Formats: sequence, structure tokens, C-alpha cells
Amino acid sequence: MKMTFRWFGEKDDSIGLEQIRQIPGVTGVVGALYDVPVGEVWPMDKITALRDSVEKAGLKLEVIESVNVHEDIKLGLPSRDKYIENYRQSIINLGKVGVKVICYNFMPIFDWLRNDLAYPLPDGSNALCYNHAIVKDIDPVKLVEDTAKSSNGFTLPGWEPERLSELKDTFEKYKNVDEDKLFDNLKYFLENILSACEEADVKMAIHPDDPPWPLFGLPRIVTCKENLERLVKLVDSPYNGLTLCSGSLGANPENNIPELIRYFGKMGRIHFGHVRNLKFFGERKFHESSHLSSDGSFDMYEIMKAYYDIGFTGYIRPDHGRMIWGEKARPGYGLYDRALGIAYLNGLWEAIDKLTNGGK
Ligand code: CS2
Ligand code: MN
Repeated sequence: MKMTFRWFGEKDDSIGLEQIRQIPGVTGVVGALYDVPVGEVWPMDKITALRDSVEKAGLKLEVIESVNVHEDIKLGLPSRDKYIENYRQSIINLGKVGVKVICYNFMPIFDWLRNDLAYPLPDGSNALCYNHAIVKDIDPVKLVEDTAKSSNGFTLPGWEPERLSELKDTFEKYKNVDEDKLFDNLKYFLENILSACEEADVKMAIHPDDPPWPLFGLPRIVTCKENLERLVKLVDSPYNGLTLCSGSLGANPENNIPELIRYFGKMGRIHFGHVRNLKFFGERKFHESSHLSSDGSFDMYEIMKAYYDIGFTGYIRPDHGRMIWGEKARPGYGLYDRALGIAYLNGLWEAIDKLTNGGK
């Protein structure tokens, strides 16, 4: 396993590469270009500059999260072909600088969704929180506006203002798209980018829907074992793989995360692991927690053991962390709690390794 850390770039992150470099065991950064509008080709000069700055700090840039998929591709509109062509070119360009994995998602309109970005925890820290009883009745336009106000001045991933300005119009267009149609559109996308992935040797790793159930009448398909199975079969190639996000899939307690890791890992379809913990406080109600098993509802030992047992050599990163020690950062993406998460995950890994084969 290769431990990585998500970084939003010099302009958009409160954390610097020199800080990331000092987290024990981190070898790479999970990066992206945030100033290229969705649907456009990622230009070579910007990609190269990003790679160079990461390498100058002694780190690697082998994972991108995300190259976002244009809404017209998800909707299956005739204009999708032009955007798929651009996506193919971005894959080729990324392959040229040594990128190995692209994490992306296929969620209509929204990326991850929470109703509170600073839910207070008893120890004085705060974390992201989701309460379906609140979210289900909320006007999505209002939710986005309110959340933007409480996000410490950062734009949340996938929630770029230019996409959200057309929110109502896009909702209309989704009226004709159900789950099966969304699967068809994903298949069309994957089939048409496959040869670019092969040529560039870049593996696609779809991120699960977060939370893993439909919202605001929009379909969501990357939600459970059955759908993941359907997804990997859409295009039967290792280039069509998964980002196994414990926090996203795990929000539905029916998803057994260690089992999913073993099942899809043995198929060779997991290219990227997001490891995070959360705590349930009711049905479809949870707040995120520190990575420690006893602080949340997941057994992190079992999750890391599953990765260990499948001989996982792909990329792992801690996912969202709490905001602790007075840090002001992008919600979910502060330095301190994610760095603590890494230390803990590395500790679990070392212990599992030593207990299993003496660390050889
Ligand atoms: C991330 C997602 O913060 C998160 O939960 O894991 O936003 C992820 O970056 C996207 O869904 C991938 O496209
Ligand atoms: Mn994730």
C-alpha cells in the first residue's frame, strides 16, 4: 500500500507541500487542477507544473482526484461526445507525467452532501454531519448556498459556483434519467475512454456516491455491492476500477466494508482506498469522527486487515478528518486530524504485518 494525502494546490489549500512531506509514511499527493472548467482538456503545461511542484517537495503525483465528468455525459446528451473526447485527452496528458490512477465520480449534480460542516463533538472539535431527517425536506439550492457560507471560504469539491448557477435547469434535465439510464451513460463513457486509458496506462477508479442513496429525486448508482458488481462488468477491464471509500459506502450499514475490500480487491479492481470512520446516531444519521475505531462505528483494524490480506499495493489516503486544535481549513480537509489518521493507519498496518509474517 502507498500512503497518500489529498492536496488542493498552492492557491486553494491552507496546507503546504512541506507540511505534507513531514507526515510519516506519506509518499504521494493526491492532486488536481482546480482552475480548469469541467469538460475542458487539462493542459499539459499546468499538469507538468503541478507534477514538478509535488516532486520538488520529494513527493509523487500518481493519483488525481478528480477529473470531474461533465453533466452532459451523465445526462447522455448528444454534446457528450465532445466532452468525452476532451476527457480522453486529459487522460493521455496525465499519463505523460506519470499519473497512474484517476478518481472520479458519476453522481448527478452534487458531489458529497452534508447538512452541517462543523457539527460540534463533545471534545470541542467539529466534524461533517449528515442527518437525513433534515436533508430530505431541504431545498437543494438553499442547502448549497448555506453550506458555501459555512465552509471557511473554500469551495467544496464538485460544488463549483459555475455548475451550481444552472442548478434548477439541470434538475429539469434529470427528469428523464433513472438508474438504468445512468448506468447506460456510464457504460458509454467508460467504453469510449478505455483505449485512452490503455494507451496512457491510467486506471479509472470511480468514487462511491456519498451518501449512498438517491437524494432530491436524483438517481445514485454507486451505492452497494450489487451495483459495484454491475459497474465493474460494464466494461470488463482493470482500467475500469474502484475507489473504495469506507465513509461513503459505510454510511449504509448494510455495506460490509472489509468484505467489499476483499471481494473487489481479489478481482484486482480496487485502485484507490479512502479510509475514514464515522459514527451513527440514528438511521441515516451520522457524523464523521477521528479515524480511531473506538471513536466511530467502523472497525478500522478489520478494514486495514482486509487491504493487507488481499496484498493491496495501490494507493490509500485518509479521508475527511475533524477540525481540531483551532485549525481553520477546508471542512474535512484540515492537516492535523488527517495526519493523526495516517499515523494510526500506518500503525495498524505495521502491527498486522508483524503479526502476520514477522514484518518480512
Ligand atoms: C471525496 C469526494 O471528499 C470526499 O468525500 O472523497 O469528494 C471525491 O473527491 C469525489 O467524489 C471524487 O470525484
Ligand atoms: Mn472518499
